[in-house]
Amino acid sequence: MFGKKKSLMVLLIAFSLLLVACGNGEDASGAEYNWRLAHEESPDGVQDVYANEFAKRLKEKSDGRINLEIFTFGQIGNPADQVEMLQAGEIDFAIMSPGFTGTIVPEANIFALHFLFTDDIKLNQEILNTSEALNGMLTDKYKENDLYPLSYWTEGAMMWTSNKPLNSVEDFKGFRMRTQDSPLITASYEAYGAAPTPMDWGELYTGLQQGQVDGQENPVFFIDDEGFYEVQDYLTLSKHNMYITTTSTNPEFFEGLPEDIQEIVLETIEEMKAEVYGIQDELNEKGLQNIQETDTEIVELTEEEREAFREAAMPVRDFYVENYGGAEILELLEQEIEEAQQ
Ligand code: 6CS
Repeated sequence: MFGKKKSLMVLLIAFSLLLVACGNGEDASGAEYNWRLAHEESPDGVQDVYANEFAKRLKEKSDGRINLEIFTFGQIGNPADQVEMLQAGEIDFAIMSPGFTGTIVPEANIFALHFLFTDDIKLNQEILNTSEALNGMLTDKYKENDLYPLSYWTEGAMMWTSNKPLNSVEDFKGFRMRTQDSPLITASYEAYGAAPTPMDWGELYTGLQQGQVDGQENPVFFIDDEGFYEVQDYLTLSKHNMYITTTSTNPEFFEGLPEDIQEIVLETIEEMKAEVYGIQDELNEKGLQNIQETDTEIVELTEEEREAFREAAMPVRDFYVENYGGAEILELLEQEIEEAQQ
């Protein structure tokens, strides 16, 4: 009789331990996770290298239980479609650039502001990694719209390509600058007197070739990868802004995952913050070397020339505050940038 009671007791203890484990949100089942990530670039671009490394690390850390299928640009839609798919939970992760969320999350237009960050890309990445204005306040705004940026990161400084020199604000008068379809990006070029023209980047090579647009902005690796320099005469090293993107998930999907699986994702996201500076640096450097070997003229702006653009861009900050409601976010981010420089 006593033996039976004892066995029952052992069973009960084992059962309650199992309940505690499940209650902790730990995944005791050894289940497999097959997730989908979409990004906005061609194979071997910065986003693709990032995505493959992210997938590799998730697989290793989970002993092969997490499989991330990667979709490159165009495989399941354009970047704007990918945002909608993430909101609807049709994909689980996306490398999603704020230029495609400008009409969904007004405050995220902050990344369109020219000359907001420093000229030091490594320092800027550190600011992106730790900023409370972004990782706290802005992320909350995204979450209200069914999007959850797990990290903000940069693909490097953006430069201009054109068929005429772009050394002064006056040079931009009437210039048809291709931009992503985002209201503050276009406002930023209107501040220079340009005629910004939103266009999907998949149509950009032909658009430049056929003269529908006069120029475009992008990091050098992308200008090289997509061959835009072939149909443009000048590459101006303007560094007027950084290309910023995010690794994002769907909040409902992510919060529904067992805690240990969430931990694996977050740990990998942290590791990738340290990796990404090197990825973009190498590819941008290689891109510049390639373009240097072509007959595209590479123009360095002087500090005075950049200063004139900076001045012309400043009123756009007030425009952002008045129209996109990000006053507190901008104030805190400016403070964080200031502190990081000291
Ligand atoms: O200009 C664009 O639209 C594209 N540029 C980069 C660097 N990545 C993806 C984005 O769609």
